[in-house]
Amino acid sequence: MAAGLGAGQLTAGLARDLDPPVVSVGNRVVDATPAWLKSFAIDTFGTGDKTALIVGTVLLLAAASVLAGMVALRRSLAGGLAVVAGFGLVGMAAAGLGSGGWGWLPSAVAMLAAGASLALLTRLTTRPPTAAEPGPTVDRRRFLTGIGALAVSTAAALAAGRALRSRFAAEVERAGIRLRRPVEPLAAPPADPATTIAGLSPLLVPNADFYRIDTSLLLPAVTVETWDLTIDGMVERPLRFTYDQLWDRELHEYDITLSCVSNEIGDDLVGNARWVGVRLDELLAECGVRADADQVMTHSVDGFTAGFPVEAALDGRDAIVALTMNGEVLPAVHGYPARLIVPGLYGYVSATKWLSRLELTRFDRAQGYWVPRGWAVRAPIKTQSRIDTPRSGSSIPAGATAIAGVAWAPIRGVTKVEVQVGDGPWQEAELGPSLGAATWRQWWITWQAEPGTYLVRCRATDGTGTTQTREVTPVAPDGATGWHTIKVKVER
Ligand SMILES: Nc1nc2c(c(=O)[nH]1)N[C@H]1C(S)=C(S)[C@@H](COP(=O)(O)O)O[C@H]1N2
Ligand SMILES: [Mo]
Repeated sequence: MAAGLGAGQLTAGLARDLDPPVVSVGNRVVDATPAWLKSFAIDTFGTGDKTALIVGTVLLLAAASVLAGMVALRRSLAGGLAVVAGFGLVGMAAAGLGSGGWGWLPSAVAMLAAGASLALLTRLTTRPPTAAEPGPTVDRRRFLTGIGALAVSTAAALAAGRALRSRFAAEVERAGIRLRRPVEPLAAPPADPATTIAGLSPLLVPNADFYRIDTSLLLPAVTVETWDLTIDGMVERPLRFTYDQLWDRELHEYDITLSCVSNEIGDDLVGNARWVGVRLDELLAECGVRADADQVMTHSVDGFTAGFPVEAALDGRDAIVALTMNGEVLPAVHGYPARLIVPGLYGYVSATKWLSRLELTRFDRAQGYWVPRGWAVRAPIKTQSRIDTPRSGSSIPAGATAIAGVAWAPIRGVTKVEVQVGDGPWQEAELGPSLGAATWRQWWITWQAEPGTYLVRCRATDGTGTTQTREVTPVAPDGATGWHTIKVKVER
């Protein structure tokens, strides 16, 4: 029965509107309890009345387990399974079997797991009767091993189910958070050229399409009741901020392009978003950074860490502890309740999600998660440009066609993008609207395509006047270089 409860709890972790079997039954019992009995329960157990109900249900199941086991051993396995099935059906009925929906699923899975466990234990552990020992006898050693294995898997299933369900609590809480206005809200974004050039990346990437990089397998489900942000280490005054305290501070809104160091030339581990948050330099000023600190080590609740130079926090760029993304409370997958965004630095050294602590330290004392794994200590984002359309390897009809894409060089800004078709001259592309030096810029040219097969490449020049190098280097240890080159076939 315990194995069944574990399997049921795990199943209930699949979706928000599924309840673990005991909860389904408990809810029904509460609904059906006459008022006098309810007040008796509340008088007797106080606020522990729910716990009492659950404990009662579990005790009842334990007794049923003993019954099912005895029937299976003394009479027949089928009899024992019938007891299990009876309880399973009660659970399924309590969860609204027949009323549409999937509520009955956890109880059904629980019933199957409990039945299978009973069958397994009886088969594994009973010895056929002998002359010396008439009647079935139990092999205690195998029985205990079997029970032990089941107990371990049950505990694992319960823990995993609970972890899965805790994310629903975070979702519910996140949905109830009220946004507050930044001190100087940005103007609405300009008309997006991507609406007229098919295949071009949007100026701001919607949250649902934004790339994701996580080291943890299970999404950290943080609820703000238990969350806070600590700033400590080499500071005069260590401070702690609750989620509400961050919201109550001056909020700033910035457009910032985030990129992964693992972005191969032409790849899409990069995106631009509008963020609202608290300026990192203001938080650090309050704590008083000691002169000998040279690294901000950021810690996540999931154990991830990322470190970057103190200068990057204090040199005037718009580094923030972000609370929103594109006008929405930070999505769980992008770091709810808070993450760091430092313009111009790759994500792995700066963009810590589910942020819990900023530790002022030194580069000779601490290393972020990826550094001992072969990635560079300091990692400013390299200038890259990408052709979005046409797609490499595609065939297009002859005639006027757009070659278009995006280029980024945070925080130097993109000043020029050039395109070369075949061995032709480099042509300067038209640039889309600028949201500032920290963001990507769209670009395009119109190409009068004649039949044939072509290599098309692009290169960007940043605000310092430096043009992307043609030299191809891999993403490790500090970001790829080279010109994005695609092959297109123009049909007759
Ligand atoms: N806690 C945590 N934060 C993290 C990571 C991570 O694995 N765990 N990945 C980093 C990396 S490598 C990148 S590129 C960015 C990606 O942010 P996104 O998933 O919101 O796009 O987050 C950074 N922050
Ligand atoms: Mo990354």
